[in-house]
Amino acid sequence: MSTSINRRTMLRLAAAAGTVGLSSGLAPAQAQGVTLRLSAPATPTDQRAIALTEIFGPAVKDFATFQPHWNATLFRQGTELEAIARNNLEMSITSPQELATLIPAWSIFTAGYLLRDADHQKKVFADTLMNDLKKTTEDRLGVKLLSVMYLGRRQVNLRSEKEIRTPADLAGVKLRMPNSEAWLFLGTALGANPLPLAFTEIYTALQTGAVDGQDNPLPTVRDSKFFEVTKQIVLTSHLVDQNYLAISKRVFDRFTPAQQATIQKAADDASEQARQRQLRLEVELEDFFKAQGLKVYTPDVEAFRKKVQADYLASKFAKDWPAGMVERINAVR
Ligand code: KDO
Repeated sequence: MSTSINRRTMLRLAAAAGTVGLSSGLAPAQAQGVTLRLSAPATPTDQRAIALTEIFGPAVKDFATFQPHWNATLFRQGTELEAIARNNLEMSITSPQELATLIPAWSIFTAGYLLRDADHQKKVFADTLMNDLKKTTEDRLGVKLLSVMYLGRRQVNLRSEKEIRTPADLAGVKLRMPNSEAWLFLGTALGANPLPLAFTEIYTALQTGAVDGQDNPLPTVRDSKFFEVTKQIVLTSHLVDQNYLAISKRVFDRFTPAQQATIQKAADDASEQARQRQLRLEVELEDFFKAQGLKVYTPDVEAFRKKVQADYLASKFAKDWPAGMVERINAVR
């Protein structure tokens, strides 16, 4: 059922991207003075937002105006890709989970315990093994992925104090997940009862008890103040979470090669600054949360890894993964 919806949506978007292709014959010089509106649910104090504002915007300012809209104020979380495909938006920070709703092969990167760390994530994105997925995304959605943005290792963050050692301990726990099939599957694979909710609604849901917990990397738990309304962080590290800085291919193609190189470098530089800062925060924040009175501890990670990996390999998602891709990802050092 959902596959046919996805396919329909994809055809619609492919048609939109086709129109885009026709109009991309505009002369590069016409890109002068372009406004690059970016929509994302990230807060303005998130390290990715800071890096894009401090580095990306100034780097492209001679030929484009970078105009970010944080806190999902321009487009709702999860609707940005379609907005780009329909020529209603120029940029977003997207994710494999969102891409997988339109191009199922992307679900490979929604699998828990696949990527090892930030370095592995960066190398995989740069590897030729990504060429087909990147090209399919450009051709079908009209979306170019400029760089990978490290969000951090996702951890389970709960309102209760009950100790969690294994997936069985999460049985019945209402765990907020972002609203997509792949995200919800991750919640189930962890052993919890996943509830879909937009990022911007997490704090209130935790505060009121509408959910028992949420999962996000430590820098996000700090930045969005989830620690104020929760009692513990279980260091499951179940997903080395990645986002991508995305731009409309039609808009990108209107820039001159030199401008495109400037945009690419600006994206790489901003992503690198954000990655280094997220990594530093992940180390520092354990003590911060403990000082705030939260319990922070490592559960039986092997028990989580075993269940999550087995669930993904047996899932319907795995049927859409390109042959040999898991092995190629694992082989990247
Ligand atoms: C979230 O909704 O939990 C999530 O962390 C998912 C990510 O893919 C990304 O969309 C992120 O939110 C936003 O950028 C807000 O940090």
